[in-house]
Amino acid sequence: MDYKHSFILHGKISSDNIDYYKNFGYLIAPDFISQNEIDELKQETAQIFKGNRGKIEGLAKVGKQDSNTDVLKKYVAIHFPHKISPVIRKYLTHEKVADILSKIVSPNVKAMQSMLFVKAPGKAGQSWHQDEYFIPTRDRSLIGAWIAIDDATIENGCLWVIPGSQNPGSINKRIKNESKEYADLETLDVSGFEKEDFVPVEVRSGSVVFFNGYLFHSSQKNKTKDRFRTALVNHYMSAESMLPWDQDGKLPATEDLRDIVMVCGTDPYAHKGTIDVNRPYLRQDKTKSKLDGA
Ligand SMILES: O=C(O)CCC(=O)C(=O)O
Repeated sequence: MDYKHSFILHGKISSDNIDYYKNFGYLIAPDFISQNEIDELKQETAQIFKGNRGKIEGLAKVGKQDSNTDVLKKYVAIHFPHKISPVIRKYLTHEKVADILSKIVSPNVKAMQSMLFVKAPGKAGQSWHQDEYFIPTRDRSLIGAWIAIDDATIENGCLWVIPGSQNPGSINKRIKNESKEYADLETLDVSGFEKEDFVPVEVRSGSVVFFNGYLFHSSQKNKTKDRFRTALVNHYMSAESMLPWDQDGKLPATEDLRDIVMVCGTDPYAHKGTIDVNRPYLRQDKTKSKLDGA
């Protein structure tokens, strides 16, 4: 597996990186987040899942003797941790991440979602999908910044991508998921691709993977016995685009969900103000009937 990724070196994006992003839909920035910052994120992750940053529906009771590992091994992920954690919110607007986004998305960027994955040993991954199916922008500007808190390898369930799959700019057909690798009922139909089109993105702790909202991506089951695969994934888009996002009907239909955080530049819709409606929730294993980890 020696696919030629494009690396953002020393935190500085090059014109080659920008061309690669346009053609293939993702970039890797190694050693982007310092190990001190990673330690801070690890500690905060444990606090969040212990319930020490606020109530989250479905969190299990923590016993006095429970170690962080005892607590975290029950879970896959929490959505919107930035709503209860000032530390996570700080990383949502991380200056170095914002600098890269300003070069590949727009000078004006807003965030609308964070997801904190711990993906404990044995937990299933996310089936093939395109993020814009779930979070529609009006200008196809959606982008994920995937911060590796632990090393991510094929074994513990790193991201997989199909480079260039974002190019048609359309949302592909979805079919029933039959694979035990994934905790989802549906998956993109990837039958038209060859085996070598599926590329693992193995990265070290502190790396950031930037990926386009139309890029086909997935992650497999964590097959290790004792290694978590912790990652903070934040989603961004151009501030010029309105955000018609109702979260699969969870929120009332809207032409522009204003539950956003500005990350750089100016907000053309500042006159509308912002709202605070999204609440943190645990990610479900949709192949099971109850909350995974609860
Ligand atoms: O980290 C993962 O396992 C999946 C992340 C993902 O699919 C996403 O951020 O859209």
